[in-house]
Amino acid sequence: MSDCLFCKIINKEIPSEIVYEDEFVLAFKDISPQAPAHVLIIPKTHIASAMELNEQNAEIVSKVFLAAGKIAKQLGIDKNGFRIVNNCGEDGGQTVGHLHFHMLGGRNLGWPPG
Ligand code: DGP
Repeated sequence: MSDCLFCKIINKEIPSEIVYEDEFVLAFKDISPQAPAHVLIIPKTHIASAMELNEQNAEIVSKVFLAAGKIAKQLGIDKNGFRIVNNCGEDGGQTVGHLHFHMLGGRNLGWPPG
């Protein structure tokens, strides 16, 4: 989508600190990190939110989690663990209308989240 911020990051029209890329997903450092490791993992196809997932496109979620395992090893957070979060819609705190998964690690995150 031409006016989507994350599509522009995928197309390299907007710079980002890319940590992982494959045919299906892109992962880059969050501009406002909430943990020592804070990466956004996004599908390369434009999907507005988790509510837009369906039988045809839902396989992308497994691609995201497969990438997460590789990224965890790359960032050295595989041993102590990490959290993957999806914010969906206004009440969920979603501010960018392109499906994305926050991957946070590098400190004890606590539970429940604030
Ligand atoms: P959410 O609130 O779940 O929609 O998260 C959106 C995240 O995207 C937020 O943590 C900040 C991040 N973000 C917003 N704009 C940019 C950007 O231009 N570059 C990068 N790297 N991250 C961004």
